[in-house]
Amino acid sequence: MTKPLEGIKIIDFTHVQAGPACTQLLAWFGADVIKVERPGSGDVTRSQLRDIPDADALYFTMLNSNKKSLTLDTKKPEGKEVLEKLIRESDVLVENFGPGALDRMGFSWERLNELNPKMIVASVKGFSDGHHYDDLKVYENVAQCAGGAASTTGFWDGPPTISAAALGDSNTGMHLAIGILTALLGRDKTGKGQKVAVSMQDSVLNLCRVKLRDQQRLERVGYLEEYPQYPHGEFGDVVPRGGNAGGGGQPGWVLKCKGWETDSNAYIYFTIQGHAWEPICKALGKTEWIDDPAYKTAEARQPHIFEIFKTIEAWLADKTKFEAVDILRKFDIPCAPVLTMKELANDPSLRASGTIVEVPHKKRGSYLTVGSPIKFSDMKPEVTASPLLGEHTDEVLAGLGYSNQEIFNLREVKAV
Ligand code: CAO
Repeated sequence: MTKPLEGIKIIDFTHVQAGPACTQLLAWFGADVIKVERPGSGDVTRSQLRDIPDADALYFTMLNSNKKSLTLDTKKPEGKEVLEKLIRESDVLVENFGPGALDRMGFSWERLNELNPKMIVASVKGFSDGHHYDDLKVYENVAQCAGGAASTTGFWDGPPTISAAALGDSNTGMHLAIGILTALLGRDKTGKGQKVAVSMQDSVLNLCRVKLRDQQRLERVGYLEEYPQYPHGEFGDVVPRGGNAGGGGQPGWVLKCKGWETDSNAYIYFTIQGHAWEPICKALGKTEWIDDPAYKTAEARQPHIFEIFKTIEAWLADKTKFEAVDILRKFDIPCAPVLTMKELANDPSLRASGTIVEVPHKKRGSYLTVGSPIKFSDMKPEVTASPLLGEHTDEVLAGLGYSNQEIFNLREVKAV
């Protein structure tokens, strides 16, 4: 089956997580992604958090599937020459170096555009160009703090908190992928490449949109009725941390199930959606609440929402998280068990859909990874192993017209 991005050649000058997550996605959809790595060491994640001596770490394998690896020292003249050849025949160059690194290497946007005016140059940086912090190097948690996620995550009596979800890294990579695909469509119309830039701060803030909503509501009315601080607690002048409260219009909380004393994940998330109140009462056997004025409306419930959650926890006390959800789903109540990584890894539905996949690897044996979360009716993205360092160097160089002798010479000067 022809994949939609087949024929699109991408120079993957990315490392760590934000950039590689983007190019991996494009590779799944058929792009020819050539990862350019420093000879000898490669992407730092190859050796970070290793679980098998001398084999590429999962950090690398899980973000670089379906790619080729070309080792190239792009600071050496011979390496620059190879890169220039590659640039001339590629559609996209993606990079997430520290600020200014590409310019220092001699490949500014102007130079790249001169070498190949049709090429799209896509970058991830911590902060957007011209921002007063645009000289900063940035990692995941830094971005979560700078983008508003940390100040609004956690409990009101604890410090700002980082999410385990890669809001700064993979999320930014996904934004960049959308930008690249848009620029490719634009190129079809104009024949021209362009620069696509995404900052980690902006991408985090984009996901914190509802918190900016809340800031404006707070400034107008002085309170946020769906937060646990309402109506008994105090509101200041900034959006507070709301613990496990729902971000939308309906209150929700993480509730204990049978076994919570010994299992730190024996919980469900329970949502009290307005129109589901009657089914909730029926599911809990509290039919007297249905028409009780103290419970009937969302407004009436809010002052004693935690007392309601306690009652639900009493109902949950003899049910596992899975048993509870099996009952509640029959009443159309939005809820889910709190699932662990172990449970997700072994989930038959996720295996069947290709969201969790087992990939054979030359050196590691098989490893689990997250496959494409995007599903298509005409294509099932297949996940293949990440490349070994320099695995495709000869193949890529031969494709660029280098003879065996020339490849040998490049090796001699350690340019590849
Ligand atoms: N050949 C020769 N040199 C190479 C090379 C190659 N193939 N690949 C990279 N380099 C060089 C770069 O040119 C750069 O050199 P100079 O600093 O001397 O100009 C050098 O390697 C280091 O690049 P860097 O600044 O990107 O790397 P770092 O480890 O110091 O910083 C990071 C890492 C992630 C903080 C930084 O790259 C960054 O801020 N990136 C933008 C934001 C981002 O994507 N962060 C998320 C990473 S995922 O958590």
